[in-house]
Amino acid sequence: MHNKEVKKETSLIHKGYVSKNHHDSLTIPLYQTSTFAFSSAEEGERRFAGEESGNIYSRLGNPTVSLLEERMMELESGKGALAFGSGMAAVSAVLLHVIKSGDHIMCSRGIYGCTFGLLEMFEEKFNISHSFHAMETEEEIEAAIRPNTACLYIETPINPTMEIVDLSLVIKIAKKHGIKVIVDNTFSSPFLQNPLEMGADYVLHSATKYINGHGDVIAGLLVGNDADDMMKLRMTVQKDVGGIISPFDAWLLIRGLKTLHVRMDRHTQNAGTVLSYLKNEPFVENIYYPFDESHPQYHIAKKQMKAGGGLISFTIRGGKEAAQLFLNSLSLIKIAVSLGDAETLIQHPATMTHSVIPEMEREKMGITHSLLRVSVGLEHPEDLINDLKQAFIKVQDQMPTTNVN
Ligand code: LCS
Repeated sequence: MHNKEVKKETSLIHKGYVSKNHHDSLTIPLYQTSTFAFSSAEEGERRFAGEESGNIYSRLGNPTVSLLEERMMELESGKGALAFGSGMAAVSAVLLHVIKSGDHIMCSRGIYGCTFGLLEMFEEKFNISHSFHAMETEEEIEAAIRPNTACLYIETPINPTMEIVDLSLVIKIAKKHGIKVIVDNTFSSPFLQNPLEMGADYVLHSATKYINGHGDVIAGLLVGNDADDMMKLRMTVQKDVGGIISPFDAWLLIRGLKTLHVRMDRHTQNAGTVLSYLKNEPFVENIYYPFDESHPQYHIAKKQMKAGGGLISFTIRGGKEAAQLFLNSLSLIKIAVSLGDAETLIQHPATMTHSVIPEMEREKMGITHSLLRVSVGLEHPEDLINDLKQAFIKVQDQMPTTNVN
């Protein structure tokens, strides 16, 4: 079979699948089943005792789901992978696995709104504290580590500000202190950045985004660098909390994964074209794209990402009023949260994805009412630019007093 000797682009199409074992079906069958029939009571006993491999019940494993996990493990260069029913199920599972009451979680300066909500809940209910840090220098990171810090939780690029965290710096310091590093790699996809290869302990994805790529599944994936530890997670938090993926959604993700590399190339290419346009648009104040030379962490992005990806954030002159007017003036581009789909999506993080974060905290993260986030899709970029242009003209017409100089 195609294993170690082939490139990732080939693995994500072929790895782990033998047609001969499945009635010659080119693609993996969808094992849409809740449970598996044992041939005898003794076989059931042996499987439960772990003395014999084989399927038991789909919350504990399913052949369609297993293929997805195997391919993800390869893509992220891990030793074990688990699929979940949402990105948040993956986030909560890995945190429940590494922390206990009284611990502290040290986070990047910004995180996704619902991850923030989860951390607030942990604090209120279980006395698990958290703090946010720019993580720019060794001194600052060292000073922020507390005796009870159990893990570092990092998004990079950060949703939605596109700030970059220097993974090799953070991982080096965490290792010195024996602290686990969890990286939310959703914005890069496993194709543009591989934190486990840099020494992180866990990498997770909202697979709802680039991995699926077609806007029709909510799912999460977690990959770890230790096979035994991931097996433990599977047989404890995942089994007992139960946030598993459905076989059908896993089947759709396997299909999505096959084109991930091609889609990421085109998302990046289209984002580059849209970026060049936005940079010359007078209504755009600041623009945040990892591979744009004006990005404050451009050199770090270049070091750890293969390309800039499909997400661009920018601030619009005229504040919330202009931002909402701009969104309402678009026609091809959809006003929607989520990202990584074929359709170009735009959203207003302060009132949408990050609205649960109290205003003061949000402003500290750089999420102002002027900030907009675009997930550049796979349409022809000229059509996207035409839509953006006509929307800026409408803003200009309706807010003529906004200073664009
Ligand atoms: N991590 C990141 C960085 C995310 O952006 C999201 C969702 C999640 C985790 C959670 O994944 P889910 O459970 O939704 O699969 N982010 C969204 C966003 O920016 N817009 O809509 C959802």
